[in-house]
Amino acid sequence: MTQRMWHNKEIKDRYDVVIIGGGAHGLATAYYLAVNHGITNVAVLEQKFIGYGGSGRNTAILRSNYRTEEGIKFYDQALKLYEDLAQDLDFNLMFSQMGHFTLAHSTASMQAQTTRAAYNQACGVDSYVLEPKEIKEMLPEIDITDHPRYPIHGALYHPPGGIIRHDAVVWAYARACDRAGIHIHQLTKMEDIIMTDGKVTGVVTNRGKINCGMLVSCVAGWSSGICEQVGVKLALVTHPLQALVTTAYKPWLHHVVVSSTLHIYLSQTDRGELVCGNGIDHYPHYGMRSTLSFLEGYAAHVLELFPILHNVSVQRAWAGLCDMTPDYSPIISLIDEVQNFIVNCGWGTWGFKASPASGWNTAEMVATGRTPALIEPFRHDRYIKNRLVGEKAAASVGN
Ligand code: PYC
Repeated sequence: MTQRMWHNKEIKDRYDVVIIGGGAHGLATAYYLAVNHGITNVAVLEQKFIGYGGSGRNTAILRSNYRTEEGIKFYDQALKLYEDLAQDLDFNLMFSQMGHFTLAHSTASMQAQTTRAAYNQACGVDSYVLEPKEIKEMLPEIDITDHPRYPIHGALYHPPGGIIRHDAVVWAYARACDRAGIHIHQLTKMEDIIMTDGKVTGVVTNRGKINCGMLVSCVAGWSSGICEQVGVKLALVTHPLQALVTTAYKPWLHHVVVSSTLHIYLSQTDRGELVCGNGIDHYPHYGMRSTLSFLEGYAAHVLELFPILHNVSVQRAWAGLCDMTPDYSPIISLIDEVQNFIVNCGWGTWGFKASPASGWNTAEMVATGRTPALIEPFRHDRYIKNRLVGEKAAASVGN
């Protein structure tokens, strides 16, 4: 008989921890609660199905070449956890550390990439700057002439960056959670948060009421609405982010390539498809439709880098929701005014790559009631305390 990877269980009246959001962040939090802290009376509530949201709607790029010490150290923990994750979860996640280029098309951008390389190296992360000739040796199809509108001046190269099979990551975490005794409830939408004397004590769902000791919100693009229910206003604006995949081609691109000037990134999967994306849609919105202007814009820009792509066919396009913060860093935080509530959000266009570290540290915060040092900089009130962690310069695209 076929073994199911996770099972539909009866909803209990009470869990020690209820996590809203069955994406990589929610599932990783549940998994590390079980394996690091022995807490297994946990439910993960997912309004649709496992991996329906941002975890299944990204371009699966992993990297830790951030700009600030806080960002670099946090994403480095995530990348290191990813390196061992297939083994830890006993699931082939197809992590390919193919190397990651961030192209620079101006003197100012070269200076920014040089600074990033220095910060990365100071934090023990492997990144360095390359000249156009060196880029051409590794990416023979790239146009490094002065014909394009924005000729290439150089690049930041990050050897440990790469791509992973994103669905496999959520499936593997979900299976491991299920095996640890955690309940995963799909098609279970949280409708209301129950508060008693300033404490969260439970949630109302489309399948009934559930009491809990702690509520953790890992709902990315939907976070503003959830937090408003407990009177918390976050510095977040939700925008769609579109991506596309082409039909399969003979392998020719062996690295991840990003150009923030052209607002594009691409990589090639083991099956030969090119997975491509650009910056967020400029209007705040909750729509998850692909648009013709995205496809046209992407095509025009990618051809400036790789003219050989002029005959490529698009197979599928999609969009996900990005909860953008003003400083392009996440929010993982206990909330002073609301007890028993943790918010994990602000993942913008950089969330999937953070999932293991996000889950690891959120689980520690749930278990100990304290904020781990690594995520102290990502408190929700940093915007009013003027302690921003400015990562805009390290976002893949200009946004
Ligand atoms: O931050 O690496 C990134 C990224 C890739 C796609 C969107 N953002």
